[in-house]
Amino acid sequence: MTSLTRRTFATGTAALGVTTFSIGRARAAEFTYKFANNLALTHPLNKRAQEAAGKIKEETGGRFELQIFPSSQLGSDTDTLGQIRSGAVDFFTLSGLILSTLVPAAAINGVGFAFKDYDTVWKAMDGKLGEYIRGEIVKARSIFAFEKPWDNGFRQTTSSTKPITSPDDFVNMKIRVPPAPLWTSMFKAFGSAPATINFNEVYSALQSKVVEGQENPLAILETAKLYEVQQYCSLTNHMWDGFWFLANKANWDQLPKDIQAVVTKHINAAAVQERADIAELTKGLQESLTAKGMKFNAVDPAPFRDKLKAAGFYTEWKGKFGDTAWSTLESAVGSLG
Ligand code: X2X
Repeated sequence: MTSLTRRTFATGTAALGVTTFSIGRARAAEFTYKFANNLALTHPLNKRAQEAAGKIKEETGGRFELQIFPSSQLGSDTDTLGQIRSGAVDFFTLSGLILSTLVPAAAINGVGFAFKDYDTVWKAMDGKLGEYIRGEIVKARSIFAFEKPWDNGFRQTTSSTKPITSPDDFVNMKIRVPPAPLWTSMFKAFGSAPATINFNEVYSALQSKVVEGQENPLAILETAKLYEVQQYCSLTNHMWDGFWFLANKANWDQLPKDIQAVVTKHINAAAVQERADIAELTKGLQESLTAKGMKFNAVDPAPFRDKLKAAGFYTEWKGKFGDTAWSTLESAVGSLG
């Protein structure tokens, strides 16, 4: 009787000890996965990712935690592409054009002036073109992409020296481009002097005038504060660019199916919401960036497209992407000549 009481008492104490311990530390998730990206916390991509992380944690009863590393905290895009392949990071949002250093087909949405508007973009990227690109990504074996691409935006050209009004203004311009062959090729076709620089070094490269300009959507000018180091913004709309939400396949395969389903659902839903956020944010940005000192000008895209054509840009890239990819693109956007 006495010994039974003592045993009961001992068990009770141990259980209490465990309870106190878990309250004090907050329960550690069973799975903590890292998501790296190159954008500021204020960018809609990070806002929606954070929201999704909260919903995932809740719906998995705290079993899964998505840890977000914004602003290239884990390294440049080039570094992080290595890390997502090896599994050192679990998730990574990356432009298809940069991903093309591993999966050549992933650059195809970046062909100059291919998309005339967002309806065309989402129809293609949520349809056959996106499906084709994801199929190519899977062939790289170490990674895969979630179904819904996130929006970066239509890219505009900024400069600290002059507005871009005609293709001639691009000639000899020292312009930063992201690390991707299509970008370098396109700006060489314009006659510019493109310099490859990862995004985490763009602000300082512009500030120190290593380059005079760069090109990015308005949401990036705002959230990365590029307006502080650039004066002119020319609405060239020369390319639509988005982010694939990539996962390391081996790490993903270690998750139970029910957790995979919850993560997939909330990440894809967040992508669709982020697209709407970018559309909403972009509406007011020309005005607010003007108030911050930027000078905007509209641009007629026709002579820019003609210049790319004359330089053989479309012929060259049609050859590189191959007939299947090119005809998938053209059936979404029309003939690129
Ligand atoms: O590097 C860029 O310019 C950015 C932020 O737009 C991309 O991620 C491609």
